[in-house]
Amino acid sequence: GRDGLQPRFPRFSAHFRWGTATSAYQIEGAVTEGGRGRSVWDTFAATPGKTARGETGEIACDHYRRYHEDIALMADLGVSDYRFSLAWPRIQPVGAGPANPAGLDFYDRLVDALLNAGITPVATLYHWDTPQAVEDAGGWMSRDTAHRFADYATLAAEALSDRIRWWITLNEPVIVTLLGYGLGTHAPGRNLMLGALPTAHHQLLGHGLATQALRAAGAEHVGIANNHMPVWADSQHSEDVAAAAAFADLYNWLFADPLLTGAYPDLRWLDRGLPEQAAVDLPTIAQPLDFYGLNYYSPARIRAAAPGSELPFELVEITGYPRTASKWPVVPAGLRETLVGLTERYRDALPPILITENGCSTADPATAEGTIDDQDRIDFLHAHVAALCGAMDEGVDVRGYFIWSLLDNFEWAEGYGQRFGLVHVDFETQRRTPKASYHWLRRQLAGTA
Ligand code: PNW
Repeated sequence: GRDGLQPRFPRFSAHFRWGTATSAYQIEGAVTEGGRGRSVWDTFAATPGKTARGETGEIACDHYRRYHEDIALMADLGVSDYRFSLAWPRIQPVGAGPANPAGLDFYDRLVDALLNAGITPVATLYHWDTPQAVEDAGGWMSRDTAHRFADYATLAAEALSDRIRWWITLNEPVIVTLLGYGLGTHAPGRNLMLGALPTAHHQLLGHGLATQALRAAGAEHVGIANNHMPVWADSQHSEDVAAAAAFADLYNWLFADPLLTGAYPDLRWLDRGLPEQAAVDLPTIAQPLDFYGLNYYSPARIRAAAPGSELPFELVEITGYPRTASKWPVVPAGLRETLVGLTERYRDALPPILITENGCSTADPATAEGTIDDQDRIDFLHAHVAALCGAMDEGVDVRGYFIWSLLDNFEWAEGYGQRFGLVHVDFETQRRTPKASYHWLRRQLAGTA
């Protein structure tokens, strides 16, 4: 085969953390088991026209029942860590009150099985599955949700921090604000446009309060997972450069500056902005973090919008790069640019970085031998690991790399149409088949490539 020609990883410290990443709604299924409450994603996916082919996470990868098999796959792969999320509506079915013992029990068993397999659990508290009852009370548009979230963090950490040492508060608050509340293409499907900005502040406040709650309940390493895009101006004309800066303020710095500098970027172009009392919350938001989680997929190219548009910028298609199955351009240099950019922007205020997500979707052709040839994923992962090495050579402090995702899973509005897994899932039979990338990664991690 092509094995002799496959790309190889450079050498890494033995302490570097290698992991795979997933999230609860995307893999667990079993949405009514163990007293789980409804989440905004149950509601959104059940609404006609919101997800491709009307697909939902009702069954997903049935990980709730098959977690032993999935942990065995990770143990065999040789990763040191596993990033997963806790479903808030399993632990607090209506987002308030005491913990639901049956919900906690699932994560108890999952964590024990991970530790038995020698895999370090890295738990995300919130990967977008807000309890529907919390949404009905205003969701992230309401300041009270930040306090609800911190109460949930306390319950989760009191039950699990004896075995979970690594905690992530929020996954990609930017996507919740922009797609969930701004454009409505994700749950809860609201179309508030720039009126969604309070959800940025309330999530960040929730992050700060949850960080305090986690530490009080014994959590050892606390961080957040932010999505970042390097932003490229479409030309050097001052209007395009200014538009790119405005987009970067909204997409990147709105969600990172308050955490790392204790101040919001100056969003002068916004007419409807953050809540009045935002400034008083900044010290809470700027809790020291033990690590900064970076989710990286691709850059954005930006030009000035036509006069009179609501937003000062427009996205321009990036050409001249290969594309993933989901049409995202493959730009490994963008990972290095992001890592170096964060390090230069925040300097001593930036804690060590964990790359908490990176990966791609592929078309996964099955070969005649019955193997799944995802050469594009091998090339993608190799190039991004090389880019992260380049950033480390420039002095960026990266401590780990988590691949999105272990399994093909429910890719939100795309349903099951986009496959991000190292392991193929047949959603009719729930059969797991490691792809070529899995076998390749296993050899890299074993150092026997
Ligand atoms: C991330 N965008 O989501 C999430 O953290 C994962 O749950 C998801 O499966 C993965 O990336 C792959 O998409 C994103 O439209 C969803 O820019 C959408 C966007 C970015 C990230």
